[in-house]
Amino acid sequence: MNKIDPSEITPEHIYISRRDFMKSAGALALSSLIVAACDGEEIVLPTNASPKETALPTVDVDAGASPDATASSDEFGDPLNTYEDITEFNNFYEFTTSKTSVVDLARDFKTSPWTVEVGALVSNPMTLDLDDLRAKFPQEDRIYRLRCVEGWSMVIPWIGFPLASLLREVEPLNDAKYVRFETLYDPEQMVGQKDNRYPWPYVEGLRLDEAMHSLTILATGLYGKPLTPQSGAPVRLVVPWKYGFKSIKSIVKIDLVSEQPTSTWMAVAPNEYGFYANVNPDVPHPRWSQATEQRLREEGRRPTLLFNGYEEEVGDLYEGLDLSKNY
Ligand SMILES: Nc1nc2c(c(=O)[nH]1)N[C@H]1C(S)=C(S)[C@@H](COP(=O)(O)O)O[C@H]1N2
Ligand SMILES: [Mo]
Repeated sequence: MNKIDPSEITPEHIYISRRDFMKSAGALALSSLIVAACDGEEIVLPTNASPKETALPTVDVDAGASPDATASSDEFGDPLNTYEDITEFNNFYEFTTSKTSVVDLARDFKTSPWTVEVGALVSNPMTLDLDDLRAKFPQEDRIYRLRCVEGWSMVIPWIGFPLASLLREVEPLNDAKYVRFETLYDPEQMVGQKDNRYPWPYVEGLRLDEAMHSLTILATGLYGKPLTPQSGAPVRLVVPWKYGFKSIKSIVKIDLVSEQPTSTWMAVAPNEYGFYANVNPDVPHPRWSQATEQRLREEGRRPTLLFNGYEEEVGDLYEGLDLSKNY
């Protein structure tokens, strides 16, 4: 396949074909759809024009670091998105760039056995399987907003544990300043990895203090169930104050490093995606505004919140950093 100009990739692909449009309409039994225009391309999001009584699955929630969250809403009182919406509308380019097709293409993805290797600049490197991760680190419920850089958002009840607990176990060395994460590379299973327009495996990174922040979790489940492949099984990162692409899925490797890692999206389109990727209404994407967002199943758009509404918790991390430059 030919390399294509990054400007043609339209990352993140804000594009759903008419076929997917129909498919998502069927699969999600939508009562209506919203079509937003972004640089001439269509974003089609599930919404409810006249919301039906949708029984939300119950989940036993200890709200963890989200102070006033309850079992059915986030701390602002906004309802959880349904299990179906969360697991049938996904970004996972290892399978496909079509959000509504990930669920089908990822169905047979093998997530067991699975190991996560944690190492590089640490005194105590380890290789952990999922049983180890679940046994070593008490699993907590966290209701977080997920805001994709493309301009849509959801409220998701995760199960997981603070990344900080794992990082403390491996004992970072003094010169460890960043954490680098890597997704599995297995093009036989992840057919999207045969698309060589993207540099695989998917890589993400955090500054060590961001990685140690109590809001940063490794998620192993949602809605009280283990993660399914489309959501990043068996274990994925969740960093709720950053754009969704930072929350890397299906992690096999976590390295403590001294230099700022180059993430996949920085490599693909450095003019469009930075390392920090903090949610910020005042810093537009070069191709669209970030001032508002579309919450799935909601009518109209709502204002984007600085740090996705977690400013009080994470604002201190960025004192002295020019947020308009370090997007
Ligand atoms: N490995 C990997 N992780 C990924 C992605 C991806 O394509 N590959 N997409 C990211 C993007 S763009 C978003 S918005 C979120 C979406 O998570 P969700 O599908 O669980 O809503 O996952 C992120 N993590
Ligand atoms: Mo995204």
